[in-house]
Amino acid sequence: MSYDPANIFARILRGELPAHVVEETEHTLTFMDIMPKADGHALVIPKEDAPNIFDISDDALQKLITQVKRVAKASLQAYPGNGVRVIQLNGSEAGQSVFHLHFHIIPSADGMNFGFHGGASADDSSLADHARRLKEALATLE
Ligand code: DGP
Repeated sequence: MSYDPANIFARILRGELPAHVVEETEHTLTFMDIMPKADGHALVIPKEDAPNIFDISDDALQKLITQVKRVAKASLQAYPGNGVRVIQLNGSEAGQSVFHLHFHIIPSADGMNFGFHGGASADDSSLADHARRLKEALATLE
């Protein structure tokens, strides 16, 4: 699949659009999902241009999944009493709506409805608060 450099996450990576950034590494960016399915819903994306899991280089994917594991671990710590869903969609047929590869990290409690997107934008102060909570948990990890 071809990569559209005008997609929203590419624009966030270039600093053209704001985001509640939780952590930036050499190869990845983690920020809050603007339409959270649950409090603390974060996205982890690679800096490499890839629309989906099939088109990213193995090297970039390995770095990405290592960061996904790190953020999932922070999520468990920041949202005690929850498990964590790690979800990644490929293709509009699968429900993907932004065509820059991303992993969803979603704190999830028993009985949570598995319908996917949150549907409504969260307010800015709530997103900032949850970004801070995850950052604090990340700071405790090695
Ligand atoms: P997917 O269906 O897997 O492609 O999910 C895309 C997610 O991206 C969806 O949960 C909502 C989120 N999203 C869409 N636009 C923006 C945006 O401008 N900023 C942020 N932070 N998230 C966005």
